[in-house]
Amino acid sequence: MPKTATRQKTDIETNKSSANGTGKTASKAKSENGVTDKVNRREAQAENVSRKKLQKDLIKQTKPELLREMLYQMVLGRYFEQKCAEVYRIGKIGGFCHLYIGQEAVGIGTMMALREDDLVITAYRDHVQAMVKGISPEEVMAELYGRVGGIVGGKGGSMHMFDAARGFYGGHGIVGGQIGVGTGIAYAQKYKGTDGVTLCFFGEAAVNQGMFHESLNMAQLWKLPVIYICENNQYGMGTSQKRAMSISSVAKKADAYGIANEFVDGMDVLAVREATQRAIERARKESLPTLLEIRCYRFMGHSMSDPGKYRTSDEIKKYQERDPIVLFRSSLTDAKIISDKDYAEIEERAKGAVEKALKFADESPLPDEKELFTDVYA
Ligand SMILES: Cc1ncc(C[n+]2csc(CCOP(=O)(O)OP(=O)(O)O)c2C)c(N)n1
Ligand SMILES: [Mg+2]
Repeated sequence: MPKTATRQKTDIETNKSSANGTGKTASKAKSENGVTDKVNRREAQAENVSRKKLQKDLIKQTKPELLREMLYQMVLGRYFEQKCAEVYRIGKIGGFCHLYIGQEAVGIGTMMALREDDLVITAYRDHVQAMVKGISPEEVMAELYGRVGGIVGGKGGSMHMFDAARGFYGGHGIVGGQIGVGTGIAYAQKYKGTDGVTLCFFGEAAVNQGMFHESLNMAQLWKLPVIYICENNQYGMGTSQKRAMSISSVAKKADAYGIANEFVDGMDVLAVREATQRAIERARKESLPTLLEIRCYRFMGHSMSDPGKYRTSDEIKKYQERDPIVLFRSSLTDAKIISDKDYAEIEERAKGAVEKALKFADESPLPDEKELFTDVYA
């Protein structure tokens, strides 16, 4: 794999990105459920304002401590990933590394609606989900560094965070593979008579795989407590969804299997949490599956080796106008849930946690050579 790091950068404070792509304006597309694909910064800002109005009501219904914790988790995820990009570029992290910057509202909004004993499975863009499920930033960073202190002893790396004890079933590199495993986990929850639910994350490109369709069919046939979360960031590597999918609505595909579904704005952490709560209720009380299509956008390249030539800087800027962290912070400030000083403290806490993780990873030893022959099953 080429070692050239992605040229796209984003900054949480300045909300700016470096240009990638041709500089041409992307073609205009129809709006769907209030989320437009038009490259128009003014419209994007207007969408932000309307989102804030919606967030206002949800803020009133949510405990302030939870709201602050959600913001902290988003900021932690952002700083953690920014630091990953930095240390990747100096060779501290090797191999594949897919960052979550821009998509934080999806992982945090969905997972912060879960109970501790609920289970989670995802694809390779897994660092933030792993941390929200309780794996420490130290264990995630040391795993990225390939050190013994990593959550799987340094043997998995970026794509294979895993901790069954905390209900985190990976970290999977085969596109769509985890959808079948997630369906099986939900089957086991039901078989054992628990009222736990499974959150199964995947990207929109995985929807074109047979595994998605076979799993949805079984989940509805067997009435499984699984919540399929399609993180629709609109690209599968360098291929836009528009070039790869015959019917662009992922949510509607669930209709073919009789599964409840919703389209959600993935820049709005509270809308994400609310939709997930409905799905959790359905799974826990009625043992029924749901598909949530959560529309989001990754601000960085597909992975650290992506030169990002397939999208325009205009398109990236449009989504950065709707940065989920900036939006949520601003809503919480308006609602007087946080002050500027509180936000500064949240940032300091997050930066401190990331620094601690880096130090831990740096000091953790490399695995012993003998480890090459342990955990080998075939
Ligand atoms: C079965 C399989 N085919 C192809 C690949 C190569 N591949 C890695 S990531 C990726 C794109 C997946 O995009 P998406 O599911 O939308 O997730 P995102 O990266 O956008 O989060 C592809 C094709 C793979 N890992 N597995
Ligand atoms: Mg995608």
